[in-house]
Amino acid sequence: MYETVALVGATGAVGRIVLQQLAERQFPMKRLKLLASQRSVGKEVRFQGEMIKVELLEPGAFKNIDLVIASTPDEVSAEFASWAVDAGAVVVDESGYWRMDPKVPLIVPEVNPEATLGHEGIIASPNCSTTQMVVALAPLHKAARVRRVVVSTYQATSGAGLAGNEELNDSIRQSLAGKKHTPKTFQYPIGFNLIPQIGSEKHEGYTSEEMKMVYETRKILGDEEIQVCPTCVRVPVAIGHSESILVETERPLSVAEAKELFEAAEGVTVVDDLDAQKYPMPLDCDGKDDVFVGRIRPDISGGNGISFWCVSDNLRKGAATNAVQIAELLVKQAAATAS
Ligand code: 2RA
Repeated sequence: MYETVALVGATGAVGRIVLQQLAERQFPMKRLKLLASQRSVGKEVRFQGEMIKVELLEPGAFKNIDLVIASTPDEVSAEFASWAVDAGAVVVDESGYWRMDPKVPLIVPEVNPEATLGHEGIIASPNCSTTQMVVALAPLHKAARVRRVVVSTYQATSGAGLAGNEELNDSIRQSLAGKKHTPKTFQYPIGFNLIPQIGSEKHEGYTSEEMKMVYETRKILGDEEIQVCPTCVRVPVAIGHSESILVETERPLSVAEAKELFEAAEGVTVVDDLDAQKYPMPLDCDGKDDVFVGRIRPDISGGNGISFWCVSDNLRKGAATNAVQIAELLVKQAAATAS
């Protein structure tokens, strides 16, 4: 059992939800330690009716810690992970720093739980836009082998943390007041706007966020031949990433079969009745842990594909929930090994 758990980045947008998830899912542990940078040290955070003081993230902070769940920027993770592993802890890391390291499993528990076995102390959780897509693609891949994916994302401002949502509110307020909004977090005002850039230029005009969808999808689905063509867009929605996905499979899938596969898949909820105007939308998925799929239809452009719409709470399944599910998986695997 992981008796003592440390949460690194407890005061951030995702860290707050990890705390809620640990409580809601009654994660088995005896003690919780909260760690953060100097800026947050001394703040008190409520957990299960108790106030816990945030302590400094430093090399000595991981003594007697069994499990670490971390939601920090890449550069913080790059530094602290070895402190934790050297102290004997297992780290479930939500940053981008370790995801493509060949020694680090990149895990979505519904998709590739077996990849955690044999980890070397660090397990990575994918980027939010990838996570929801692979949960939806996995059953299709298993049944018919995914060959090509064309995806456009509509990503919520909370993907950029608490500052992203503050900026959305500010930008809308200023705009309604007829004032000029000067953005700090995003490249342009986000209120009443769409920004077709998330991250920086990475490969042939594709951004870092887009290339995460390419590389992480292949690693999680365990197939380097899957071709992914992504366009990532920031939209004025606070919570819930949406994705328009066209997937081509080796064996042709009918819409009925794809729907059956989605319906049977763990972690997927199908909301798909166009006549009744039922399809997933961010407002309905906010606060939920599943990946929602709808608008399932054939590729009428002549390809061998299925087109669908996919929405998920980016702070939950896209980040906090997936990390806590990985931690639960580790507890289960440790119990199975011990028995
Ligand atoms: C975003 N995917 O939405 C990022 C967060 N990891 O900005």
